[in-house]
Amino acid sequence: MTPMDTHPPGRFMPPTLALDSALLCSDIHLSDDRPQLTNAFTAWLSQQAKKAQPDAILILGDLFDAWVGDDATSATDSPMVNSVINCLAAISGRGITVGLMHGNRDFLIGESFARQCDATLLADPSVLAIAGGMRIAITHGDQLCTQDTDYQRFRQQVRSAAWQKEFLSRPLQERLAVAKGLRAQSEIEKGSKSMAIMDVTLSDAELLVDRLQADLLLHGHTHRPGCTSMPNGKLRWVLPDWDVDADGAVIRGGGLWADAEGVRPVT
Ligand SMILES: [Mn+2]
Repeated sequence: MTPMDTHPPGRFMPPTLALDSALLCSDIHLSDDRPQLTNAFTAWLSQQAKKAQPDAILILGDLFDAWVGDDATSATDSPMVNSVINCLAAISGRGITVGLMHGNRDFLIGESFARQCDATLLADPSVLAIAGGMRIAITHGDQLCTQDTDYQRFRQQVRSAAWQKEFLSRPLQERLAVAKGLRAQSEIEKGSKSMAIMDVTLSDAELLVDRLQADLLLHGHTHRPGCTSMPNGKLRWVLPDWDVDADGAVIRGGGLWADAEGVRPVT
């Protein structure tokens, strides 16, 4: 099963965002256990919105370390979630489009939460069409890790409407327990699966870029930031993940800036 199977060639065109500039980030993995990470990220994002004034801020998945349903946050009254809502709604209030793409940790983010943030849920993949510049294929990236067949099977299951409906109908405590179990399992697998299996499959990355008639690929998920050429010569930009030290200083973070001149890292 490749990520392309659900969209036969020629029939599927992804949503296209036409913009002059965008700031992109992903894999912040926010949780209430790490208030300093929340503070660092929201401060950075607010500052970028004011200083750089992009047309859009696009968060390409795993904004949250876990998300078990939009209703869970009001039930638990999370300070972290409140900070994120305030930050994103303020940015949107400045006339900047805020886009949220699902990651493998927070794919249950719903329209209700997006509305609270004044944000738009982005399809994965989407195309960023930069005015006078390139067409950039954007994706969280987990669907391109096709060598990890166990994960792709799991992904197909949990992304189905039937599974999500059943899961979201369970009591909150049960959903939280399932999420905790999945995170623990993911940590174990990170140790046992090879680095190659957990990275994107370049041939599938190329197929995606070609199918979307894009000039380059930009994704997160792998936590291996940088820019490399794919075998077809097109560039693949990978977003950084985020972490802070005990004093709340950013160890890893930032994002990527895209405009007519190309793509470049932003710290
Ligand atoms: Mn991810």
